Amino acid sequence: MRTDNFQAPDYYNIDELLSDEHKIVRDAAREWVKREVSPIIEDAAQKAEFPKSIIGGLAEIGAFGPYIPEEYGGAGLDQISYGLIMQEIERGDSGVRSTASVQSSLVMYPIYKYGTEEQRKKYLPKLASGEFMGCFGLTEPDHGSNPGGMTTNFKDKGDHYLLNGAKMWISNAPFADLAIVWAKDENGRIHGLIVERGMEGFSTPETHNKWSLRASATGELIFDNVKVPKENLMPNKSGLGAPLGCLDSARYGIAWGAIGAAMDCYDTALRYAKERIQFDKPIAGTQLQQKKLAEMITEITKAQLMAWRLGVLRNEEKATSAQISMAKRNNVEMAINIAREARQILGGMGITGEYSIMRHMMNLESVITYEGTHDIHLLITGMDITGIPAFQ
Ligand code: TGC
Ligand code: FAD
Repeated sequence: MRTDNFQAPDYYNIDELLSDEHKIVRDAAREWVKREVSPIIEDAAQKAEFPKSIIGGLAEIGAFGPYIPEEYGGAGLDQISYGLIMQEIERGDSGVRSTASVQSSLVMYPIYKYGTEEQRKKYLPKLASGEFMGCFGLTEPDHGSNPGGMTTNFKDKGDHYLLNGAKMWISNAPFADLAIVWAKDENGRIHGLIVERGMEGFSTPETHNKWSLRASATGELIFDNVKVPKENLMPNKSGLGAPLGCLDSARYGIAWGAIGAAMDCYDTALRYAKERIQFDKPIAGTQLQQKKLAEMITEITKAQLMAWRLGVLRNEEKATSAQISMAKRNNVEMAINIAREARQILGGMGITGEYSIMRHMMNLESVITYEGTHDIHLLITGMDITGIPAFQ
């Protein structure tokens, strides 16, 4: 079993920007990851299995619905606490953070924001405790970056809706108890439906042979004439802006999460470089390795400041979608670059499961693609500053 010696870098004393509550929440998540995730995650990733045994612990540290009000079972925390929890979980593994992101921002958030009071009471407390696990179906085989082109649809059959279509690349799908499904009505308007496991015609085949996010279960959602009760439609928002609103919350969490993966790679590489002797001295004493390490801590520090400022704006409900895109894009690229450099510092040892770096690096290949690809987020920034969309 691997020993977790992680020490979090804080080069600009960013802790001084955090409240006592932030630090308590962050430290609890950090300790839990050390105790419950680090010892098992490499094995889970090697076996390509989601470690279901950690669901209860994720609920206990408030990772399911951190900012959902306590009356619905959430932790009632602010956006910075939410970000710090995501940072700590992704320090352990991006796939575990994925599970928490989907449950919080892509399942609980839409039910809380767009659902009825009955839906909130029925689902949110059980999602917060981990008794129910959820997934979010937006992407389709032929519509990834362009979800507005989706073909999954439902027809009004009087006492129920009839749902047909398919979703692809869906995190948590293979074991989810319910799915938030985005589908078009007969007028082509997008709505969110809550589809429960066990509904006839609904299946969730698993996607195998991933080299990335191996400790997170990914699958398809297939709807073959599924009868969905009318009370399962979330009535309070429709149109593409509804799923994209959920993505704002999840992308914000990823902007923090990626810092966690980067911190773990940096910390591992720094310790290794100080201990590894070549040519009779630690490799940390060579200019080339110092350049790598110095650039890493600089980039981590910039990303920390960006995430913290975005958190302040989110708390004030002033953050724009484009600001969130910029942070997601910047921080994930920062993390993947650091993972690649850190891997080199470890030489051959860097490719083994003895260290977490290669797993982070492979995971980040998904993180840079999902929730909007790196290119799409650049185009969102481009559109925001020029006023001209360049998607088509
Ligand atoms: P466009 O015409 O620009 O916009 C359509 C409507 O949506 C509104 N909108 C937003 N609303 C809230 N939040 C945002 N971020 C929004 N962005 C746009 C917009 O105002 C408009 O509203 P209205 O009222 O005028 O109709 O849409 P478009 O079709 O041109 O596409 C724009 C684009 C490319 C930016 C968007 O579709 C996009 O972001 N594409 C990327 C797709 C994506 O991110 N998919 C993620 C799937 S879920 C996932 O990956 C989960 S991974 C989970 C994990 O494991 O962690
Ligand atoms: P495409 O859209 O086909 O893009 C391919 C390439 O073309 C990309 O480089 C892209 O940047 C580029 N491109 C596309 N359009 C343009 C353009 N206009 N201009 C320039 N370049 C362009 N989705 C969900 O709904 N729910 C989930 O839970 C979920 N989990 C996921 C988990 C994993 C492990 C992965 C890998 C994906 C997941 N996704 C999920 C799907 C994810 O959001 C999509 O993969 C992503 O949005 C990109 O879509 P795509 O793969 O179809 O790529």
